[in-house]
Amino acid sequence: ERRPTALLTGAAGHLGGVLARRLAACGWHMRLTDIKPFEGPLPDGATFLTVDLEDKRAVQDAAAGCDLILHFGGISTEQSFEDIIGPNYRGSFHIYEAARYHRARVVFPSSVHVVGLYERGDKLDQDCVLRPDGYYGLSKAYGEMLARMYWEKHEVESLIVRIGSTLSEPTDRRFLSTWLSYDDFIALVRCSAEAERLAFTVIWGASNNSRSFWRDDGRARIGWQPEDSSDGYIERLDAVVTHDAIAEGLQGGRFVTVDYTREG
Ligand code: 15L
Repeated sequence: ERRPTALLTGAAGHLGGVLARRLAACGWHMRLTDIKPFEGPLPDGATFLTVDLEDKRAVQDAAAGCDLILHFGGISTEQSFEDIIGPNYRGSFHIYEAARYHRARVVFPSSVHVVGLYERGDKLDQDCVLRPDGYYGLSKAYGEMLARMYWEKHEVESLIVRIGSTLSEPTDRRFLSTWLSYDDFIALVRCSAEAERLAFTVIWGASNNSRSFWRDDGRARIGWQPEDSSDGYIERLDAVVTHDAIAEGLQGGRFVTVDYTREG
């Protein structure tokens, strides 16, 4: 089994923390970075460096010698355009420049929020038209296009994961469609190192949920097969809803309702 050296941005965040601990436990050499301090003890064999994604030079230096960049830094909730532009637009650009320079692969976490304005009843495939539900989703759509451009012009390989919702357990009805378990998430990220070739691969980041909004992606090509499912939570969570018709009707859920001004 390969033991890659991976640069992880956003190591102090929720999914960053999960990746830092679990990939270090798999024997990966983890180079952790964040603009905030890493809480708790550093995992075995990991190092931590404070890096601001807006500092191109610092990002470039942090990526030296890495096979893989797991880009989990940046803003992960709906915010103003001005707050998002630095970390998510400039920051992702710096990551792709570093990947090009150091010939590293990139795992780019995209999000359900790139398709948040589709109805819950729609079944989407990977080539669907993106319908971002806010400035955050829009920055993820830009990240996907950035990845595509760096693949087509510079042969930088990317795994784009349109993550639904990742917590230890689902907590409401929408989660029954969007849940990605930690185990399935880690297995997917491990595939990014194991796969012979990533090229430009798009994956819907959800476990085997029978209520999934999505189908058809690149999982067979990279050898990923989710094993968990939200189905066992249907009885308990089907009635756990927001009582907001917009949030409940669309794939993006609550994020859609932030500054929503369309009437009907
Ligand atoms: C996301 O993209 C967010 O980063 C995360 O916090 C969740 O809210 C998730 O989407 C979701 O919509 O469930």
